Amino acid sequence: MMKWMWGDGAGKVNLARSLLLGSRNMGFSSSNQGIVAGAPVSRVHAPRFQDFIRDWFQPQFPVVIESAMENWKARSWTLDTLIKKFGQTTVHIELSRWHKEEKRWADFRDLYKDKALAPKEEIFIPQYPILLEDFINIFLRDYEDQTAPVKGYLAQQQLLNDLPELAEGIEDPEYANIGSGIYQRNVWLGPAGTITPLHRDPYHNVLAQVWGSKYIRVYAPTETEKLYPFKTNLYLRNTSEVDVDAKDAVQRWPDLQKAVYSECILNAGEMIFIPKKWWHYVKSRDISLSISFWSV
Ligand SMILES: O=C(O)CCC(=O)C(=O)O
Repeated sequence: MMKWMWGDGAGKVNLARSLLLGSRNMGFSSSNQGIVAGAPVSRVHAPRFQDFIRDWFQPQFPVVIESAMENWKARSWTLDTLIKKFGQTTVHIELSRWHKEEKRWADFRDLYKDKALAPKEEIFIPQYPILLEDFINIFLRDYEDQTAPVKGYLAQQQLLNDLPELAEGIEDPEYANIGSGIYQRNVWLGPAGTITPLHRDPYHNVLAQVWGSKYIRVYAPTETEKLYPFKTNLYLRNTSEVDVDAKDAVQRWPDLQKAVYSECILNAGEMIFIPKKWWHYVKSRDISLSISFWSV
């Protein structure tokens, strides 16, 4: 219990309070059908590394870090800069169609569900090869006027290893120097409305927002049983069955309303620290470029 009392951030205290008191003390909103309103994720202004370690890493608590990406050249790049520098590079994107039955965009969960979908590849393709220039023109520029037939998301791609010029635009955050250090850097580039379903990773994550903004919701590992992790399929054990956006989420997953969460809008120029094994759900609000730094 002491864990939740550590530090002095307002969001941390709010979340701690709600975890300790339970959901009955939280306000219920009619607009989200009874899902517990989230406390804001705490925010700090470019803390000293040792303060970050003491206040956030050691207690394993998420935090949004502001003003720590001031020197990233990529922040002033545009879609045209990416096309000019890397347009002829083949990248791999996730392609998803609207899932008619479940009234949501298809995602990686559809590939592994026990129930066979016919044919699975048609609604979600995890690694579709395309030139970066084509991806940008078709799925980012045209997507806004809904001319793209499917949604495309360049998700979790380790492009920095192959594109040194891209690596020049970013800087490894000091805050990712945790555990045994950075294990993997991932690029995430997509239109408004990309969704990474609720899941958790065996890595600490510093997710840095270069352009655009994302809605992020996090749940502590203590909430796991209320989040309906897939039980049977090995590939989905770190993933929740819950569709956070579903209008009938409370009816389908009743324990969800007892799970306490914290949420934020991650704006351009901000990074969020998500400790290992914390559940997270991410939805982009604009054309968005993010880099995540995973440490073990
Ligand atoms: O930005 C996203 O869409 C997801 C990021 C994420 O889940 C991660 O970095 O582990």
